[in-house]
Amino acid sequence: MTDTTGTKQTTLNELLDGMPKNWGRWGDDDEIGCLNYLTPQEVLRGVQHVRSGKVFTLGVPIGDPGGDPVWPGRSGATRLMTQDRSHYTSGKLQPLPGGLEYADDYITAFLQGSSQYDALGHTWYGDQIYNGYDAETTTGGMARCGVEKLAERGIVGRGVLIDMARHRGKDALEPAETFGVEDLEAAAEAQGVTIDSHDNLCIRTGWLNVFYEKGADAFYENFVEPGLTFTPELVRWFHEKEIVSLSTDTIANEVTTDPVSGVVLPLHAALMRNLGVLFSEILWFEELAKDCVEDGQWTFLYAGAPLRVVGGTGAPVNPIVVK
Ligand code: UVW
Repeated sequence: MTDTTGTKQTTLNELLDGMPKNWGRWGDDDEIGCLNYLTPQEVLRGVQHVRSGKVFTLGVPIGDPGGDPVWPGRSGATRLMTQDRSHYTSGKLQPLPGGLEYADDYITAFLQGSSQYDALGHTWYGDQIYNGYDAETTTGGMARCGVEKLAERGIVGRGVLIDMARHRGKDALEPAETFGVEDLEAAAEAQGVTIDSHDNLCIRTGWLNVFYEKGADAFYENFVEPGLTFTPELVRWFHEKEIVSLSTDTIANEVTTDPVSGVVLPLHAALMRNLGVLFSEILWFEELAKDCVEDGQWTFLYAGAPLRVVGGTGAPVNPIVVK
């Protein structure tokens, strides 16, 4: 494949040749991938990390008047009132018999436009999505691997937070700054924690602080997010560790463009499409990370419940962490 300048462009087929796949591992009709790892025993393993009763929520504001951080080309949610007190004071509406009045509203939102889970069929290459289903099954709505399949089950297990920004002594990683398996392991060791099999892996980069503190112009300027970067070792590590889910405080959970191959978002292909790793994005780890520094506990019970949007490519979520 060549790009518009005639330069040869690596394809995902070439990049991921020989990389592991979990297709068929949980049956030909599987639509939840690595969520299958979360058995009742794994939920109980997560519960063992509840020690103080402290609760943290990881969702960012939705429909914030200051704007919501999104992938370029999407827009943040808009919330509109359909009725409120003014409808009663102006006489447009009458109270219900007995006197009850009520306010109502609705939102228009990209299902990928806030803290969310990606459906396993959200991204693909070639003609197939996760588990080998035809990519045509995405046309007009996700007939296969829609987000409701993850939502019906719920994502509950042991969570572990790796604070990559803190490990590198920064408030936030720089645009295009990358990290890999060795960095994850080094950060975990410095935190005195291990990333174990069947974990829900949460990684703080501090990147969303750029949006909320410096504003949209700084956030979207030459948009290249920091994040995990593709290597065969990284993909094999996810496969061998049987990581259930990857959650980060970036829009796309990985460096936007792989600096080596020039491929955009290769981990969406290698991890989500090929292995069935769940992706949850645009999460808020600031308070949780501060607390982990204070009490030295980087593991917790993690519970993610995306909305049951039928045929959705993703769905908003406000994950709950209990320590
Ligand atoms: C794209 O779909 C491009 O990215 P994300 O998974 O971050 O929504």
